[in-house]
Amino acid sequence: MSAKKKKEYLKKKKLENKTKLKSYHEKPAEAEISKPSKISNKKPIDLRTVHYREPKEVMQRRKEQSYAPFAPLEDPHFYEHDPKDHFVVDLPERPGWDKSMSVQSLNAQEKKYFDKYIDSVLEFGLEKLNRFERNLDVWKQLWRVSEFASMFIVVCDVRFAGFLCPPSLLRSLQKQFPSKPILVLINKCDLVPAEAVEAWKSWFTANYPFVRVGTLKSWGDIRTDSQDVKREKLDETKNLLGTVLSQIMQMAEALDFSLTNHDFRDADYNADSSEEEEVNGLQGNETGKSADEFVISIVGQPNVGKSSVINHFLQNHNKRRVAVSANPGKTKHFQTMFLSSTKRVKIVDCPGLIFPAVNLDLPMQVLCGSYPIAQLREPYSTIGFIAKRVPLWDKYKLKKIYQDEENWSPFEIC
Ligand SMILES: Nc1nc2c(ncn2[C@@H]2O[C@H](COP(=O)(O)OP(=O)(O)OP(=O)(O)O)[C@@H](O)[C@H]2O)c(=O)[nH]1
Ligand SMILES: [Mg+2]
Repeated sequence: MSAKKKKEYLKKKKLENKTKLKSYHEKPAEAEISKPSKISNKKPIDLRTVHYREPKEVMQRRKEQSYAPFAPLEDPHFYEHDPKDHFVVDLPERPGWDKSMSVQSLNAQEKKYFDKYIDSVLEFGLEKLNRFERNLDVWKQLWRVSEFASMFIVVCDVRFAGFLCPPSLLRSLQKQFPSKPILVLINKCDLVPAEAVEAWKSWFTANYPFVRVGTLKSWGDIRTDSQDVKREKLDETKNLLGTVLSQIMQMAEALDFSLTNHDFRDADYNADSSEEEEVNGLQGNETGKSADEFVISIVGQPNVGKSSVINHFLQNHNKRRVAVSANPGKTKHFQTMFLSSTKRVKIVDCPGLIFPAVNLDLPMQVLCGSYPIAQLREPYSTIGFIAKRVPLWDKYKLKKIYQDEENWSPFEIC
């Protein structure tokens, strides 16, 4: 084949692939249907998460592999990659705009930019990419929330803290908003031993010298706990939150914004004064922040406990709480709330986004809690990943099916 013909052939193939890939991607995930929270005259925005739906053959291949016995890993903590190996894709940045632009031209510009961005990400190859967020309107939520932030709290789950606090997110926040401080808040610390929390704290400090690190236990659902246990748990959270609040105050102080405890909570605060912004506000050009307000934007991957953390900030205000769920993708619209009647500190709950990553295996995506379990079409690879590290057969007293083979296969375990 001549060089010219080869070039034409490759161009044609690339175009065909792109069309094929898009058709996989553009199917919204079934379980993640949301409705805009307020009735409005404006056209509702569809905030369903859109991401890659794996072709059947790929899933089938993994199912077949589940019959193969595996040898348990010598070091159960072994994972061959550093989070930085996976999060090599930069995040989409809101293209420049000015107040003279109409909403239509702003939207058209953002769409054009985002389509180009997605095409560039797809060049990594679909089979290498994770199930990252592809709905521009969800990214716009993050853009908006970032613009009006005074500082960021990036919440992550302690169990995979390095992966659930994506380096690409930290990189992007630091690059785009260098004057806005970042607090990495390691949440769900009730689920691991204290040494693991300390180890992650040191890891963040060594790897990201530009962030501060805090820890919290939001506990999940404590409704069925006895009063004593509940009180004990909430006291522990209150202590940890006290440290987080003083970290926030120090960060605000460095920005010449002096805050006191009253700005975070006071006894007669009436939660009805809290405010919820509509997603349609995203199309506006306003910053949505007054000069006397300190805005803490809570961002991160889905299911890491962002809304739960906010509920602890709001704990004195029983009337107003944000929705929490064990399924990722609960928060769909960003919401803003004042933390006390002084109305000087506003907290913003941003929907969780799955940030693009390469070579992050399906089990890691599932175990990071960002993949809705209900949509998982084969459990074997994830069970195999765990069983290589934890002898599930001992734990659940399983009986082996194939006696002639010493090692277990994921299929046998399931
Ligand atoms: N054990 C434990 N569970 C927690 C903790 N924080 C949150 N959870 C649980 O984790 C799940 C997710 O919490 P959410 O607060 O909804 O997480 P989110 O980050 O707001 O999730 P999205 O809205 O999907 O982005 C819920 O089942 C919570 O009960 C924690 O500190 N410890
Ligand atoms: Mg939430």
